[in-house]
Amino acid sequence: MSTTLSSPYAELISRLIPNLKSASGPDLKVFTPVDGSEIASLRVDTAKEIDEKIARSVQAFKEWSLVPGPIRGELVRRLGEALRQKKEDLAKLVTLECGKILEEGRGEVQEMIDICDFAVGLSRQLYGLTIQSERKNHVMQENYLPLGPVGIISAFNFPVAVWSWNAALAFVCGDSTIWKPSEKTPLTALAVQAILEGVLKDFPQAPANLSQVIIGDAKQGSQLVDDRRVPLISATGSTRMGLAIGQRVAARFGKSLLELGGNNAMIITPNADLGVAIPSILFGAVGTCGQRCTSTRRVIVHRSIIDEVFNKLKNAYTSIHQNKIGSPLDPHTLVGPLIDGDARQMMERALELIKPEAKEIVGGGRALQDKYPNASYVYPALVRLNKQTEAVYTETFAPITYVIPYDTLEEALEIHNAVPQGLSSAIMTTDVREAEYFKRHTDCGIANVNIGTSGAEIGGAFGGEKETGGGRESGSDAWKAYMRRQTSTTYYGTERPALAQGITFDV
Ligand code: UN1
Repeated sequence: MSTTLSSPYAELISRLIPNLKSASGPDLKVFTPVDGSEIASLRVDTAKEIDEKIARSVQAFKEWSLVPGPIRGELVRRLGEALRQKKEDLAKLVTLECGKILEEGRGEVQEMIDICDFAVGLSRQLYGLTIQSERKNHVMQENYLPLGPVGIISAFNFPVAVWSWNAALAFVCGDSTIWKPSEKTPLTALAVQAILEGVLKDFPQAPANLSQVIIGDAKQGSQLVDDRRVPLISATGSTRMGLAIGQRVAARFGKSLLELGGNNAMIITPNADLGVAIPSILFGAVGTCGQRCTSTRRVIVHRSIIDEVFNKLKNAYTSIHQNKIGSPLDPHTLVGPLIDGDARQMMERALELIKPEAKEIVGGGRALQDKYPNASYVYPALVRLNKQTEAVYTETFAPITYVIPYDTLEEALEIHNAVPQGLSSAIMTTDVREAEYFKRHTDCGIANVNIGTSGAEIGGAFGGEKETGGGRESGSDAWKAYMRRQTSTTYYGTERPALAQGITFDV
């Protein structure tokens, strides 16, 4: 506790988490990647507490599912308002806990506000269907009904936005939620829970325990994953984690919504407008210090322009290395730290592995070591390859971007689709034929034209194919995952009822 109180960030933390004391304990130390110092120490939930939280969530669901959709929407509207009021503080805590620059911290909270607005409108929709029946005086309907407690497992890199994609939809759909945030970013979860509790205090229509948080790591997460009372587990994180979760949830016939790793590429054709392409590559590659699931990991460039593109990128990287790496709280910084030393070692290992195959490597290695000996600042790396090799197939959650040549667009798409992940993809071209060919052939859930791979808006369905897990979150009809679908046939005639498929069954 003493470290918490003496930390220069203690005031912000206690303003956002007024009940921090009751969550404190010796089990889980929280460090800020800004300087590596300890900013809090928390108690981890026991198995019994998790069991009780799930029981309470079942009860909350029973009550909440009976509240009319638009009233559920009103709660989410008020949550959006509260987030607007706390935006600056919460953004700062996001920056402090996960290390993304303040501007991106603000963007993350804005993403929460946006999904709240989206969900409010949705709360008056949640449409089913009326379907033509083959029988006289029959009507068929498809209804969407609340599902149950939703387990949300989130990652460190979007510590609050991904919760809001799930929770805002779950709430309007009539579900309760239990959130197991990353063990690296539990404070932002407690802060969001406190903001929501402030809203719930003046919202008597909502039951107690509509939203609960479990503090812990994979062990505590597993208990949630294995519990049959939780019909949906929505998990964001690594492919390895998602594979384990998907199998365990399937083993109890639960539903899972998985948003896992990406290995996102941008194709740059000879018809690209480089004034559009270069800034898009840079934001995707070095933004968030390469720690988005949508980060640009590969740039597949037509051989005729690869020297020009590589040199432009190299110049930009050099100036970033010189001027733009630093504390994410400093408004001048564009590249903050990696989350921790493990992430830095993984980056180093990936660069070691690719070295024998690389034509040229720009950057890599540790930055600002003297100033921040306990933090993990790095120089974003640009790796030029003669061709894509298997070393590239693994997602390294760090700012490494491989630049790979291609000769024909067909080949570019083959290179593009060769990796096991399938989240986000982009093409830079002013040629409509190339753009349409790309959209038809990329195997990713997201396919952008003249837009980078990262930074999606909440209005679209977010997620990807293959090892990315197949789930879709946030906009479009992603809400359907949070409800159960019911097909209902009603007969309103007076004659002996007819059977479907023309079957006669006269007794
Ligand atoms: C993530 O990295 O897990 O599209 C989510 C984006 C953000 C969300 C990223 N809106 O980059």
